[in-house]
Amino acid sequence: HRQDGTSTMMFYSFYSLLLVSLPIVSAFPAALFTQKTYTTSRPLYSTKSRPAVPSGSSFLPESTLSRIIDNAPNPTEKAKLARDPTNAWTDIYDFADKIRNGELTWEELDGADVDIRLKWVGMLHRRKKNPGTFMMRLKVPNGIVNSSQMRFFADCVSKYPEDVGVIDITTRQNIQMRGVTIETAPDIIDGLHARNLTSFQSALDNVRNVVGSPLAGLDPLELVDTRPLCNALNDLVSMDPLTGLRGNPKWGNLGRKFNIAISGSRDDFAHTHINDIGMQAVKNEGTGEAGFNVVLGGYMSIKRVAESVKTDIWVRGDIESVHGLCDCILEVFRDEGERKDRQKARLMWLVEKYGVEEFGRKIKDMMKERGLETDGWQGQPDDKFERRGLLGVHKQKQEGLNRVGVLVPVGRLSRHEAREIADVADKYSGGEVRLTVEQNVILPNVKDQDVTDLLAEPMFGNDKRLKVKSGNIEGGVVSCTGSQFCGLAMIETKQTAERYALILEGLVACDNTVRIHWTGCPNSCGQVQAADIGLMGCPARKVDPDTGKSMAVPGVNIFVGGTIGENGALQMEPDKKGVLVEEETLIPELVEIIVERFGGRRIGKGGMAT
Ligand code: SRM
Ligand code: SF4
Repeated sequence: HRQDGTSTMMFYSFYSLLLVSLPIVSAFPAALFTQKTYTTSRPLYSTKSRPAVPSGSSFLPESTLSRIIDNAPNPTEKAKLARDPTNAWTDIYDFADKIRNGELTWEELDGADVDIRLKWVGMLHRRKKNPGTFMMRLKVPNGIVNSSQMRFFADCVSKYPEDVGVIDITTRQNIQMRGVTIETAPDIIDGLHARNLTSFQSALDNVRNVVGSPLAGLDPLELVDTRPLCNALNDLVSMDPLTGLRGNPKWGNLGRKFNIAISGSRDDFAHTHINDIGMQAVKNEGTGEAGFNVVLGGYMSIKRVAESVKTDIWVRGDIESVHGLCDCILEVFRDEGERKDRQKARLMWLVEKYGVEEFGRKIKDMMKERGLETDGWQGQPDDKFERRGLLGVHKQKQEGLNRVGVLVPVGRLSRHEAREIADVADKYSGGEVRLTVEQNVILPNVKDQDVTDLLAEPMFGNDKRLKVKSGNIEGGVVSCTGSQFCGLAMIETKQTAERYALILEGLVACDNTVRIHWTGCPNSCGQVQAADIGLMGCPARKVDPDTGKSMAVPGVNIFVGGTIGENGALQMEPDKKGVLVEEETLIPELVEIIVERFGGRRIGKGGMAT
């Protein structure tokens, strides 16, 4: 079923069989793992009887496995131990076959398969919002896709109803397709692999999409081209070096998610300060060679939000060094990271346990053992640098060529819009489309003489959502998924964010982009702490006009003043809490903030001063 046909299936099926038939000593009662009718209850691995085959758990040292098993594992670790999630890469085909043949329904599958292990295939069950359907998250290294891939995404979601089958550009420069069912997944997976893409290892305890510079190779101010590096890291984590196929079991059992970002210029378009590993492009003071200062541990979550910390590591900007750095850090993270309390299982906690200096020393020593050179933290330029915009038309370093940034409101694309992007990409940008962490797209390499025609394309007409010329408020909106599809959301985000941006455009004028980010809950997938204005969903209260009683309604905590780019800093505390998500309350609040803090001028209806 995989890229090169059934032989691979047999390869993995053989391993799966071997795993299941191993004489395993269970440390936990089988009842802990709620198995339904399809899968049989599988006992946990024991440290004595680890399989000699490449599954996620088989790469864990004895000490790590014992630490997990002997320490009352949390439900996710239990599920991973009961049945290795890397099996999901082949199980998905069996599940789909059985459902198509009428031998099984998705409801009869093991709950842990549906809700946990399929995440290794990149399939996230939307149990609460659309039971039986999945969001499929891909990996798009450096956020670069082509027109044929865009059309494929559109074709995939076209199988599902229009309101469910949509495509989202994510805050990790990535693609998610919605409405996917188990029985249709194998065709999509095969189609992705045939197009050199994958959905494997894109969710839960895996290394997530590797983010790079959306201007890589186009930018006159570029220090390092991030494209080959992102591709190499993508292969490191999601391609089996033994088989050359998608899914690498070596990194198939981490203790938590893991984010990597590489910036190619001083703009830090990749947001290194909120990633577990951030590589900030800078020249080596001694040799003048371009490479990266390494920052570690940035993350956002309900429990804690942390800005990355500086290490005393500089690595060269070549594949070997960047690959080596990530390989070493991942190994320490996988083997030594927290496994019990998932709220403390992100890299920052491990770095702090070691101490930043000691952790840095360890990684440098590991790299040295592998013959890789590093240097200490390199000084950064201190002259003023203005972060550049990504939307609109801009000259490239190549004479006569332009990059054209297109606003995709809140990153949401219908199948029709995805096809329109593919068509204009074929016409003007050699079929290439780049995604940004602001959930927009860039069409690169547009010839000077073609720009006017591109801008006049019907897809950018006044009645359309996608725009090259956008306002400074609508152009800065980012939004997480929110309650339409996400079971953790406290508010609806995407539709509200898009609508409010248009209302604000009519009320306040700004000379610069104001970045308003929406996120439906404190997990902050919409990165509100990094926003100019961050709106985080929370419960609020208001008096019911009919009964006079206080009632719970959707609200937001408002964060103001996060920054991105060079020396980006997070805003950890909200300015205001529990503001109602109602037009008459939230819009005036936002106008006020834009005017007072971001130099906006009131205009239009309700406008006072200018
Ligand atoms: Fe996220 C969980 C969506 C970027 C922090 N995130 C989720 C889940 C999977 C929850 C769920 O099962 O419903 C959301 C899926 C909703 C859906 O249907 O789309 C979800 N996260 C997203 C996306 C799609 C938001 C978006 O609209 O763009 C982003 C997908 C990125 C990708 O392509 O891989 C997304 N999530 C982020 C980011 C931003 C980033 O990576 O720069 C963060 C903060 C940075 C970080 O991770 O440190 C983020 N998401 C979380 C967390 C908190 C992590 C933690 O350590 O606790 C969760 C909850 C969890 O993992 O337990 C979460
Ligand atoms: Fe869902 Fe919360 Fe992430 Fe939004 S921030 S996608 S609501 S988990």
